[in-house]
Amino acid sequence: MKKIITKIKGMQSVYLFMLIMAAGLIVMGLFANSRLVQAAAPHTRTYYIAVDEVEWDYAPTNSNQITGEPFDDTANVFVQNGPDRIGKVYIKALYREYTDATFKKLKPVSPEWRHLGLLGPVIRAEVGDKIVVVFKNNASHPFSMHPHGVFYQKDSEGAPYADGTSGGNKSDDAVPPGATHTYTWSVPERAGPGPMDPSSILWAYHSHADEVADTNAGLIGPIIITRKGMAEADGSPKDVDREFVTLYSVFDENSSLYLDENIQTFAGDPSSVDVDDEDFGESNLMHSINGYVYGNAPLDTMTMKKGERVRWYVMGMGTEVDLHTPHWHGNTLLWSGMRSDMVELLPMSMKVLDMIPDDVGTWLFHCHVNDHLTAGMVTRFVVKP
Ligand SMILES: [Cu+2]
Repeated sequence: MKKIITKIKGMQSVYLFMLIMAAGLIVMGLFANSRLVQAAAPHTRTYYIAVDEVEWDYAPTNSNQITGEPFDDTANVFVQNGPDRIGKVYIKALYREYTDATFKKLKPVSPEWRHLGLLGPVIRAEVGDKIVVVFKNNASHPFSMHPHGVFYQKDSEGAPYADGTSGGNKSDDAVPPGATHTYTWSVPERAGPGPMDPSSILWAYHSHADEVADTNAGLIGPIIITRKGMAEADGSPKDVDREFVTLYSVFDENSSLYLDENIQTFAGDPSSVDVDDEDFGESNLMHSINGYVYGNAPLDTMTMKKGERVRWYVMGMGTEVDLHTPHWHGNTLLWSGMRSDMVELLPMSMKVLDMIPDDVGTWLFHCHVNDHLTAGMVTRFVVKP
């Protein structure tokens, strides 16, 4: 009898042990599952972006930051104001981010993105997410937002042409002054990094109501898409410490919607301006990187630390003169698995390069096309110890 009772007690403790183990496994399973669900949950990322008309200064320091000298005759072709010259400040239309749908308060640009200059705000997403852009046109011309790479339907393409659509599917094409439109873009696998890409890639968005005039007015910005599972909560790639976006473009202010307004506002004697004069035309070709010429990008916005994993997203924009060859001094990069210290850009090229800076110092970053370099397409970056 005693033996049987001991046996039953033994069996009870075995059952109890199994019960505790099972409960533990269930709790662990639930925990793991919730983490999985958390990682896989797609985000809707909402941005409030307006077009604002602003006075943009291509050279706010009023000097050549690369030579450390005042502007010389070559630079003055582009930057000097005069009776029949606009100079270095132009009215432009730029994309700017606001805090909410009231469009009352500009969202402050965080320190790591201050180098964007005249570019629109970074729109980020991870593959699987949805991007919503609440767009407001605060300007005096119709504008739009046309994205590259992401998935859009006809009410979110932002480009007017004979595509057989009507009604609401046209409301995105050219948003009138004062009006708003909500663009919805999804981010399927094919909008994200391909097999040979790094963990995040670059797309552009730009106005496409009157494409040439709009983009020369300044309406362009970056979209960064991160591979599924590789994004931090804010969408940035986990395996990168510092990101830079740079646009190499000769802004043709002659083709901007604001040419007449710029002549009237900035030329000393607007009536003396001959818009057909070749030299006047030349004076309005702004060979810029993110809207800065002759190293006028604030140097403290172009800094990184030695050993950081730095990702450069570079893009081109413009016309047949816009074949650019950005070149980094002092450090090398990987592009598409190949080592280089330069990269080729054509209009709307979007390329991603990774750098692990190992050479401390202040370094040139410039277009290697001779004519562009002398016309001001040059800036610097800093590698700190
Ligand atoms: Cu160039």
